[in-house]
Amino acid sequence: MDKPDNESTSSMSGDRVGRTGATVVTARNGMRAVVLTHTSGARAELYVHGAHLTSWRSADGDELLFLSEKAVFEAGSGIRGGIPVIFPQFGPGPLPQHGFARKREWTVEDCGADEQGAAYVRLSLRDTPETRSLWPHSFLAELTVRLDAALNVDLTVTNTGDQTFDFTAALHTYFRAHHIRAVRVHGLSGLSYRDKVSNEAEQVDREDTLTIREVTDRVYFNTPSVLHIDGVGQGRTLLLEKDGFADAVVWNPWAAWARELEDFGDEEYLHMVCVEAAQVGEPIRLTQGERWSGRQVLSLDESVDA
Ligand code: TA6
Repeated sequence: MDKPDNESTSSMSGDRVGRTGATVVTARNGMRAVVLTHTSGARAELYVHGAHLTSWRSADGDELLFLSEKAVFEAGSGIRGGIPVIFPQFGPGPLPQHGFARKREWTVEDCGADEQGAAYVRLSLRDTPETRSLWPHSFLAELTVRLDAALNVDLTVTNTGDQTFDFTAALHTYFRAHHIRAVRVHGLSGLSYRDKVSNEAEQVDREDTLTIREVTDRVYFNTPSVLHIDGVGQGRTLLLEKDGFADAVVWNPWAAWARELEDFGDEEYLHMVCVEAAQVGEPIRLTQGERWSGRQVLSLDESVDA
């Protein structure tokens, strides 16, 4: 289904608060988006282009995802911020940087309220002559987002062809931070990582917690299923629980790299951090008909005061 029954042409702000459900709307640049609302007051926005979440607000209205003021919303481009879906390559590599899924128009298969009381949307992306010219494989990628007190994002990939393929993937999550100096990532201490800035051999993180004080671009391997991130939104502690994604990536471009990015403000590095559920170290191999799933659940740690 590409046009759900509840398709509307209302603007992003036109959704009703207080009910659980999903509405397809016309958003920036005439692009289609899905607004998810939950009875708690939580709200999320997803562009069909890239199956790309661009906003997630907690029940008390705190925006938890970063979206650049210079983000570009047009066919063929990636959106800077939110949660880009990285598939079938976490870059760099032979394919375009971070694959093609984030730059393609997905199909909305279904959306609404489910039996567990969550708002949801399910989207799909299949191979086309264009994707096969980049990556010669038949696949079905499905992204399901469920919103209740938490934001649950599930990526499933099926090999629909007769040739085995390998891929890497990530949910390249940009968290909004009131200020980067308050951001701390817990759960990575003692783990091996590849530093994409220095390109040196793998090293071990010896710090108790990760703070960001300079350009940071690290792929941590075989990370625990739960990471804690302090300093998200107006100073919340957030839990990132993942399953299926073995690795985690932490990225902040800092000042000089920020100036080189056309779709990112010069000072915005002070207000974001990417912490990404990822599968990078060991590509996933799928034979004919096989399926893989990776999931990330984001929630606020309510035991910690904002
Ligand atoms: O996930 C970190 C990273 O791979 C960085 O190396 C940097 O390239 C970042 O993603 C953003 O990539 P993009 O292609 O969106 O500019």
